[in-house]
Amino acid sequence: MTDLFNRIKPLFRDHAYAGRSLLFLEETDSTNLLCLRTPEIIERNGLVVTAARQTSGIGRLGRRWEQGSSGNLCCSFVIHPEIKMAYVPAITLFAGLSILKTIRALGAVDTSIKWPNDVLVGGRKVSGILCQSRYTGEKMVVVAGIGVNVAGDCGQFHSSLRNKATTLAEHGIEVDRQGLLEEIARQLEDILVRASKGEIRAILGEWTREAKCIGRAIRFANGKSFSAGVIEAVDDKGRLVVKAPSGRIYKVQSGHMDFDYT
Ligand code: BT5
Repeated sequence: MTDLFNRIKPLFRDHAYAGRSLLFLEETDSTNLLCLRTPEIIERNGLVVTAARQTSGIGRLGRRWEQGSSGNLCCSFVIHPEIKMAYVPAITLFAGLSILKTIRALGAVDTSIKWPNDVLVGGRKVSGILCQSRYTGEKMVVVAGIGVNVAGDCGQFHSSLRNKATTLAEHGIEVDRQGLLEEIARQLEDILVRASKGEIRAILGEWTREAKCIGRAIRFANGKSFSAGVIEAVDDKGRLVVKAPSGRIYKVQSGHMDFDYT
């Protein structure tokens, strides 16, 4: 364990929340799980953990995240946010916005975000986010896990993903993992600073414009059955406000539910 901590290097010392220091590992099961099971890591506000190889990457609802064979980015930001607890779920949306801004600055076109955690290029998933939080007794800590398909083509993924996933390289974007991670850290820091100053509505307004989800039909798990409706807004806790044909309004939270919209 001491050895692990000796490998932490400073990154952006002036950052308050994202990327103050960096821990690079050759291999781990999941950067998120490593952070969550290591109290000394959870304590380090601003640490970002990244691994060259992640052997059991996880997505939401017990799903798997495939790193692929081209050295794609897998990282987890340990964030001690200074926002009200109720707004913590919106950090998934903040992370999506920071990835979108990063890849757009690198030249990606036809970018969008699919609520709550997919970043798309040309309608295919190039990045996924998994935010998991822990209450340490004094404060809420968020581990924001980010996977980005950087290099190679989608032939490196399981055949079921080949027409759903894409990589930055497939869109002519050449970037190394470290450079990409640093730019995401800058964008995420900027958004978290704005959030701590009370700009949550403005950030979510920006997110909503990028996600282009208003007016779309959605079907979502509601207890044991499914309900349907039209997305009317995103509230300041990052939930979708959905109006059913009956006029009933639902607040849809991503947590443990299944949903689909096109
Ligand atoms: C996610 O879940 O998209 C969250 C992914 C988070 C991954 C990062 S990597 C660093 C950190 N450590 C971890 O262990 N995890 C985080 P979800 O919305 O549930 O999407 C999962 C689904 O995306 C899978 O069921 C596949 O259909 C698809 N998928 C898996 N790998 C993919 C990839 N590389 N590119 C595109 N789609 C993928």
